[in-house]
Amino acid sequence: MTKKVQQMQAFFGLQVTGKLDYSTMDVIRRPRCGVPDIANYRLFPGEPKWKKSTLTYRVKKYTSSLSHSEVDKAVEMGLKAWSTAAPLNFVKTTSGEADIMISFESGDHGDSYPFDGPRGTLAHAFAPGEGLGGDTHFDNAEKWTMGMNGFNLFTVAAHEFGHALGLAHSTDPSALMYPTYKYQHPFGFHLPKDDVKGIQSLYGKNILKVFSPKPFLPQVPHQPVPKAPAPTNPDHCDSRFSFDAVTMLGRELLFFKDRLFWRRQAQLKASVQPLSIRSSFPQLMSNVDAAYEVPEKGVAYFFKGPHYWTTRGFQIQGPPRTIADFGFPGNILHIDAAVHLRDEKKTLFFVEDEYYSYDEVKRKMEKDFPKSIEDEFSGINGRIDAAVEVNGFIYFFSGPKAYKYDREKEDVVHIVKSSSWVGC
Ligand code: TQI
Ligand code: CA
Ligand code: ZN
Ligand code: ZN
Repeated sequence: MTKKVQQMQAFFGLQVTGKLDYSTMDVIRRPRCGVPDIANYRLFPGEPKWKKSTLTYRVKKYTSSLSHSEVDKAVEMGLKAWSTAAPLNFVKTTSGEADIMISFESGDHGDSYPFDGPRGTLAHAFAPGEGLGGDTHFDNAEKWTMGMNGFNLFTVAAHEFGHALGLAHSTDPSALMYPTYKYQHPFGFHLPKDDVKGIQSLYGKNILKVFSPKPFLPQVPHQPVPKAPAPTNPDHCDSRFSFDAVTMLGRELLFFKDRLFWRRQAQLKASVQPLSIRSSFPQLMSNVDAAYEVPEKGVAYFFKGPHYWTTRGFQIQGPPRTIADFGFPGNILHIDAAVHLRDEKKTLFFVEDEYYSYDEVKRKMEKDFPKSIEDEFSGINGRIDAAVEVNGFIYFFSGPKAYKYDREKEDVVHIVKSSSWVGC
């Protein structure tokens, strides 16, 4: 008995007394895994891991204890805990097979690990791999909550995703992968050090590379832009910062957000000062939906609601016109993003989860559109805020992330924080 208690204390990182003291009893009382703890506690035997950095996930079966949006939120935050620490990216899907299939199950559910009703086993996840690999099941018999009563779904999900990414249990009592339940507050959650080490041992560190394209041609003089004192800035270095629209204009990249815009030389990494949109494009005022330039025509287009403006450089040409000019169906009252593809002489317009292709030569919307963004641009999912083509790559901005899309490889090749484009 004493020996067993000592072994257990050693495994749980407790003081080895061999006695059933308070802290040992505390660990015993907490819900924990029923599977024997294995010697290789950090990684699974054979060190299975995902061979790609963008993983899809899908919540296939929800629980009646929580609303769909609560489950989605807990899952999203549970995954984010890991993608903040390692170069992993999680993309939500709502149909078909995803890498990480998530479901709430009761009792026997077809994987030979039946659930056991309230308490006992709370959930399980399969180590990375094909088929069941990565799949994460929650026992529907538990009282799942968003708060501190019952079992907090974020806490358990974050732990399970650790398994789904290839981490086994840790002996560090402060680790998320320690095998006892401890409520974790989802907001402001930071992955404990030991878990960061674990995930980085598999996938490496999350180095936010700053965009550095090939140098552009020397700058040609352009019309001076009147500088205005920047009004209260949205915190553009906040990790959640996103853009409304991005376009090339001449040799510069322009980034729009609310009432502000940033202009930078594509090769310049230094932080750039925001300017007010009103001072440079009085007609646009603020909240631009989308923008693109057709360099061959020497014009750019700015979209806001059902209207668009044409500019030459920073000079707006005439009154706004309606986006129906482009051949959008009448029910489209605004667009999310636009990107001009230089070689094809085509412009893609993104509206919710679909996109349209506009032929700039024929000045006509192409047949067979809209198409699904997700289907055509693998790795890009959800709404797109802004898009721009630079050096043949399409950069998609979606919330706080900017995806570098390689059209030859038909895949995302790099992901950075959106804000890194304006010097953060
Ligand atoms: N489920 C176990 C777990 O995820 C399943 C399991 C047991 C396991 N041994 C394993 C998974 C070895 C991988 C490797 O740990 S559980 C907790 C915690 C459980 C337990 O239901 O016991 C959490 C699920 F840590 F609190 F004990 C989630 Cl957070
Ligand atoms: Ca259970
Ligand atoms: Zn299962
Ligand atoms: Zn576990």
